[in-house]
Amino acid sequence: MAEVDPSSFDFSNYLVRHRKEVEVALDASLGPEKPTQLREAMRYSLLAGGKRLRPILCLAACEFVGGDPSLALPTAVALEMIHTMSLIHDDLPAMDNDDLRRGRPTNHKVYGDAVAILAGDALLTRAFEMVSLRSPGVPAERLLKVVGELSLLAGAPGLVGGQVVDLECEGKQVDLDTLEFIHLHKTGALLKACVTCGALIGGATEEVLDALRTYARGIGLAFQIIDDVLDVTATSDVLGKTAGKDLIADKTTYPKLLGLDESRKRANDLVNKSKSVLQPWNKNAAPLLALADYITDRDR
Ligand code: GRG
Repeated sequence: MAEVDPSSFDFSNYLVRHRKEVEVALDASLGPEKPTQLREAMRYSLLAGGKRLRPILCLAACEFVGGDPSLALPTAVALEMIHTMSLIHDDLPAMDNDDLRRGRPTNHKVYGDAVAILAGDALLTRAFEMVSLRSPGVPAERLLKVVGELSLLAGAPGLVGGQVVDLECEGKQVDLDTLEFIHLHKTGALLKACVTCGALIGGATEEVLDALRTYARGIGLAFQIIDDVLDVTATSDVLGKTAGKDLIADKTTYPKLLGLDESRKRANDLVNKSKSVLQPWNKNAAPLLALADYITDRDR
């Protein structure tokens, strides 16, 4: 991408353009596989909309380091697949037990628990197929690094570990450090993977990767803080998922510990710090800076 002055960057246009690309690539990623019911269940959740923040972050990080974002598209799809499978599993009765997601009945409500679990499993494994077998033009050593990054950040040291602690803490008194741990792992880890994987595909140096990890940690935590806030302030219609769920499940959240205003302030501070990390590369940073702001400005 040509260098863009952040003050004149047309973010709406950027979002529309990349969302379109991502939707087309997601659609193409699922073939005529059998059995039909599994295919339908995979498509049902993967193509149900959603903000597509994760794949767009991946493309933006690739552009940030001077890479060609089209080469990162299969990895961007993989990240959305992992995200979607985590939503399907999160909604199951054994976890958050929800019946509304992305504005429609949850996967297990339509296909039953067993197929929902298996559709999630198939999306997770397809994600690794996208990176390792369906990423033409990307050097193998970069793909290997992406596979490693995804394995760590999606697995026990990341998203899965965070989810386990989240479930363990339901109905218990939780302090701010534990809550931060949950948010950074359950939600932040995958957002970090989006940024690092996009940058790895683009050939990032270790110095830039370090800066991007710091950027991603801040926006990842801010994202979940705002998710907690929206759970209180937004409606199910706007969110496309059940509002007020944290209270019902007796979860500790940022608004519960700090109040709504202080939570919003914390998220804004984190986003501002994340943006400042990218200062030395300001000219290439317009999309990542705008995406950071989007995390706190969004209404769903
Ligand atoms: C990844 C192997 C593996 C297992 C999954 C179930 C589970 C383990 C983890 C749950 C993680 C989870 C659902 C965290 C919440 C993250 C979050 C805030 C999701 C909402 O993201 P949005 O708002 O949703 O970007 P859309 O629908 O817009 O994509």
